[in-house]
Amino acid sequence: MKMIYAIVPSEDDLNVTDRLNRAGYSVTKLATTGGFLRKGNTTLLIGTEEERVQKVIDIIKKECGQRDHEMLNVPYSSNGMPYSGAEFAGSYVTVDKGGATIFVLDVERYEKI
Ligand code: 2BA
Repeated sequence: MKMIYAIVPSEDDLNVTDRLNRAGYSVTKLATTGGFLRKGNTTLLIGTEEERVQKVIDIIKKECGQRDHEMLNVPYSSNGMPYSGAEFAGSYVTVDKGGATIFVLDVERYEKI
């Protein structure tokens, strides 16, 4: 048994979840926030058998599209404090747009009671 954590752009989460559900996967969605840009994203938790992991990754890849790069001005927060450390706030950085970040972990025990 594996647990997949997939951090996906919020705009893709409905399509990804829908496709996963149709393919027979159970999904838990968490509303999360990226630590660097402080923008909302969605973290999906998907518990499944090892042999079904690749299918999950294929679906996410298809629905989240190509990872791309963009230049972004890292904002200051409303209280004027830098969002991501003085070295980034107010300056342009190249960040990734689209795609997803996926972690696959071993599950020691799985029970529904
Ligand atoms: P954020 O932390 O808001 O990061 C958004 C994008 O900013 C990242 O895209 C990356 O291109 C850039 N970035 C992040 N940290 C950076 C840094 N210290 N210096 C320069 N650029 C930086 P992605 O890599 O596609 O990540 C998208 C979101 O996935 C992240 O949002 C975070 O919520 C999550 N994530 C990515 N890698 C992670 C990891 N190793 N552990 C936990 N969460 C991760």
